Amino acid sequence: MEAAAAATRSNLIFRTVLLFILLSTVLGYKVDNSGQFPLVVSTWPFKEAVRAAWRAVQSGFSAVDAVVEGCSACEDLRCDGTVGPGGSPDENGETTIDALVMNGATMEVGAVAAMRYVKDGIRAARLVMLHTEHTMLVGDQASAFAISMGLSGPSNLSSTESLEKWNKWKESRCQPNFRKNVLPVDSCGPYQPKETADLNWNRCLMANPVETSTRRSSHVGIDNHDTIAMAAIDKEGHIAAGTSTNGATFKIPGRVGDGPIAGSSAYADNEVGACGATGDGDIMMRFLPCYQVVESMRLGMEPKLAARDAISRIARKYPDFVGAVFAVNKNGVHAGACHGWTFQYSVRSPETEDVEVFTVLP
Ligand code: SD4
Repeated sequence: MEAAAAATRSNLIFRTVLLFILLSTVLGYKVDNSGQFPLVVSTWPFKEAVRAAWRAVQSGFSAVDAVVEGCSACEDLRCDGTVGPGGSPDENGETTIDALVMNGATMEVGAVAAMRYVKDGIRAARLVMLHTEHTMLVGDQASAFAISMGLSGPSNLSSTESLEKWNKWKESRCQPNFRKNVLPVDSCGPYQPKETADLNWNRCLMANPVETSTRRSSHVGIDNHDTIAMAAIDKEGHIAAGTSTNGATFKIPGRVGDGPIAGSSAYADNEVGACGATGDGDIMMRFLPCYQVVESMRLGMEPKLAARDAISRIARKYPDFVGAVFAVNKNGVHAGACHGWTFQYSVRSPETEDVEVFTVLP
């Protein structure tokens, strides 16, 4: 009898293991935790943000919550003046916020774009993800939603610094700006389309992309960068990614950058890994670099190669663009790639005592 029971037990164990292997193969999902989790990766040396995410994930919170805690810390600290309130005034001197969170276990995304009067970008993005069937809310309606769901506001997102910057820009005749093919060329608006015979469609299509990207890149530089893009792998091996930024300085009101676009500023898939991006979002969002990174890793590329490949796809078309990505696979292997500037990204893993900053040369 005992021998029969033992045989049944081992048969059951064997079947369970077989089922697990089969499911792993079919679903392509296998957590291989050899001590690398939890893990937090973020753009730039935003150490406090990474520590906040680490505390969350280390004490058992989910990857999504860790990303929200991390990006939220950066919003509170106004990291480099380009995350949270009080930075990147638009043409009207107003600060608006783009943010995104993505759950790599479910592929759910919540995002807010050009959100006004509410400083908590990433928390608003999580509310969109958790309490709506939508993916993105924009502008005043995003603010109204966030406030109705309990976030504080409406509040003025400008700061003394952002208003000073904006006043100086007005004094220098609103230069540089993001307008093109408009009149007047070298002073403040109102602007009108340049109505000249030489601006027919053919000429437009033949416009020199290098010239365009040179102008744009002047708006994004080492002193004026910084989206926080963050990825976290929690103790269960679940992966999430998110971003928060107040975007580009002197943008045209209504402009939405890459920050709230899934696949552009960030992307996460438990089966593969995650990616975060920073840089000239107007260019980068045309290439969905983070989607590219994750899909390349899915096809077997190492994170380093996947990151480089995504950046080089953009650089081939826009040689003067400024940007960077980090890539992290589901096993915690990470890498970065950049173009037009030196990039730094931060990592906290069980292998280190504190946040480690990696420098990537273009
Ligand atoms: C944007 N990607 O809104 C952001 C800004 C940024 O480094 O990351 N700059 O275009």
